[in-house]
Amino acid sequence: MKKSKYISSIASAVGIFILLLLIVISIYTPGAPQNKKQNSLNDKNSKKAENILEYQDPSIADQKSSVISFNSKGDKESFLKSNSINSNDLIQIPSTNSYQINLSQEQLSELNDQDKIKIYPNVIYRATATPNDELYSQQWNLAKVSAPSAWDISKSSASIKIAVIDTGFAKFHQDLVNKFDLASGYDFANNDSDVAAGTTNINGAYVYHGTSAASLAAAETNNSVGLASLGWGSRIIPIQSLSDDGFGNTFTVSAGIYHAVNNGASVISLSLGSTVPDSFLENAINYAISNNVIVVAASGNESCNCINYPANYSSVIAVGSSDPSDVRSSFSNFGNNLDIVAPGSGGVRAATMNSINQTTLYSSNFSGTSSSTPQVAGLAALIKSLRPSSTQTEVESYIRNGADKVAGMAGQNFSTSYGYGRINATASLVRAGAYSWQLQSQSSDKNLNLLPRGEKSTLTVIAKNTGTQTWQNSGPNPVRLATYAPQDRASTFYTSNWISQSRASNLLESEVAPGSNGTFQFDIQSGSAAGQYNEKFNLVAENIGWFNDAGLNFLITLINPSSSAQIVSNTYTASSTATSITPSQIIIKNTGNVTWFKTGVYTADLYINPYNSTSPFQDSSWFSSAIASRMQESSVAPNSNATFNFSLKSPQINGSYTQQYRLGITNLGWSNLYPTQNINVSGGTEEYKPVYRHYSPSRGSHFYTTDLNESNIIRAQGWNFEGIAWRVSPNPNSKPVYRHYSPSRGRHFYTTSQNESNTIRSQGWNYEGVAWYASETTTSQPIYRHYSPTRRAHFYTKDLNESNIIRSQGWNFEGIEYYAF
Ligand SMILES: [Ca+2]
Ligand SMILES: [Ca+2]
Ligand SMILES: [Ca+2]
Repeated sequence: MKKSKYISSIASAVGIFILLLLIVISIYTPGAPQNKKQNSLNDKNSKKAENILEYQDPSIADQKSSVISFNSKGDKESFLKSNSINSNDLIQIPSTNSYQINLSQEQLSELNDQDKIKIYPNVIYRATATPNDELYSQQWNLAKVSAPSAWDISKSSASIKIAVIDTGFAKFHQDLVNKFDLASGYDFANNDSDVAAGTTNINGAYVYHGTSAASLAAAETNNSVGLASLGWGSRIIPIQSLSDDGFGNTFTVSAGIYHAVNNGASVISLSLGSTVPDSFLENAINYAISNNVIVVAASGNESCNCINYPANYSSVIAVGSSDPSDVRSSFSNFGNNLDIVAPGSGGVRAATMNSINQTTLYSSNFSGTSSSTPQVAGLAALIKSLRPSSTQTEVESYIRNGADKVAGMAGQNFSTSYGYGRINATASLVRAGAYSWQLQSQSSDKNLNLLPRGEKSTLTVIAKNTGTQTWQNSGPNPVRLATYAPQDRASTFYTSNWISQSRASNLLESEVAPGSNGTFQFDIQSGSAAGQYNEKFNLVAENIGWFNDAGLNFLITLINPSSSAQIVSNTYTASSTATSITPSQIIIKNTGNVTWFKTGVYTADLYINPYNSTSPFQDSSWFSSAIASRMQESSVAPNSNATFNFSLKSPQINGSYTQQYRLGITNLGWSNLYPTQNINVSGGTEEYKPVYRHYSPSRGSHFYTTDLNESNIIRAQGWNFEGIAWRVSPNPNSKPVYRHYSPSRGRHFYTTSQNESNTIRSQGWNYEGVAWYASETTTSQPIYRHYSPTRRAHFYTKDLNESNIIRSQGWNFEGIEYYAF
């Protein structure tokens, strides 16, 4: 009961599956009724009996022949002898102990010496059929799978051979004639060495099939004729295992596989299948895989969850079909063992042939998983050309992992309709190791755990080329260090020596061969908030793809910058002669956390304090009137010393001077220290006298004197002391300043004009004598004079800002009265 049900399910499945069918035939011979009973349905101990029962449908397996394997060569001779079988009735799979024999499994199982043999059903294989209702189009399928950039990585070569096991071939087709390795081919369908299609039925339904499949794997590319093919430079071993009508069996297909492996194939493409498992064929496939030959097979075209064999063996790369929109072709079989889909409907162009034209004919629509499969074989050949030693498992994973996840997968990594997605040749080649790397070292010139905000640091990465491609630093596919996780992230550490915000560095070397090291170097700088940052990078081959993630990241802790500093030494001549030039040196230790520079981000300069004041010791060697000195060193790291060398030119006027400096750091501010120099100047002229300034709110007028006693007296009388207005020459000279007082106005008036003095004296002003002497040189400090008609008072100041303010308040500006200090 149980087995009958199984048989009927197979039968109905065969009815549904249009493309591939395997037929196991068991014909019971009249001569052996007693043994037949022995190997009955119910005999659960007989594996052979089960095989016979499973495949007794003549549409699944040949009922008149079997495949037989002898345990050893000697076993063959004794087995044939004891059963009176002529060795001419056996066809050998070359170099093996396996044969096709024209006896049913049932008949074989009744012969003597069963321990010397294994018996297999001769399952029937059929070419994958082609739906004929598709539209014509160009070779969209190649662009779809990113073939052009894959060819930038590898075009394969004649040493990589794809065995196309199929119907016969148009041996002299213009786009295949140079690709066929005819000497390595064989025709197991007709058991001869000529693989030409149509020798038994030129009008056979699948007479074209092998030609089309071969062209999709490796039609001659870049020959100005016909098609391009994914496999580009790979050669083809043409193996005919199916008839012109598209049928073969366990023996013909398995023989083809053994032959392919033994004749140097790197890849086997099987656009064929059946609906049932087949342990003999499975052994042949395992033989291929164990010899490092990649096996690719069609999932079948029955629109069901019923992947054909051998594709349904998980070790095989099982290929389904997709359309130009990356949607599963309606016919394409699906299921848990589907690995991948590739273009197979919607107008895939292929070479073809018919009874009239076997050299220049092309099909506008070779459709079905038969079409998808040789394209994946072509991709496997490209991978093999990069990595000749890669195994079936590795090639399958490169193809799976490089696949594009299409919309129909709804965000999943795998689906039964699409497997791991639609092939992407470029991404698979990258994963196959065209571009791969290992991090050798990473370094920075600063401590990245304590990097002040705004501080620049130079990072260096040494990368080993562990791939098969030579890295270039120019051309269409330069290798660069780029932001990663997420890819192409705009980095906040970007600086102007990057290529862009996501491309930190070009390769420094012009090229780096496999096995050698390449160098990347770039600056980082960020004004982002203090805190920890993890900047991840990876290598990218532009217009090709990303490398493996080698785990390159820089952990950066940004801290707030500090301008802290300490005086180490302050050397100068404390007692100098007027107008002499003496050396001075101030050494300051950088106790902050940023590097000071002579020029650039953090430029450290020794300024005069207060900022923008002028120094009487300014020398022509100074950097500017505000900056006494720039540091000697080009850069001073934290905990190092900065040296400021400069000269002091003592002033003409004697006195005790206090020179004060302050360290200013561009982009950071003032340091927290004030180097001070107390210098006693002698041998020159006397020191300038201060002019004290006072204001009486009740009078609304100012009073100026150089006499400290007088100043003290009027302060006691209610005048506000406003400080030192300016300084004047200590000695009499040719520029006296005349002082006058008007008792009626209660105001003082000062002028250097003798005429003006005489005029106001005649108007009732009292002359009070020479107040002081002005400077005789106009390069000293101008004294501005103003008059308020409403107050009827004069006001003098050396401060231009103050002058401008009172002018705007209604005072008339009367010009520069004289010069002082
Ligand atoms: Ca032939
Ligand atoms: Ca071509
Ligand atoms: Ca698989």
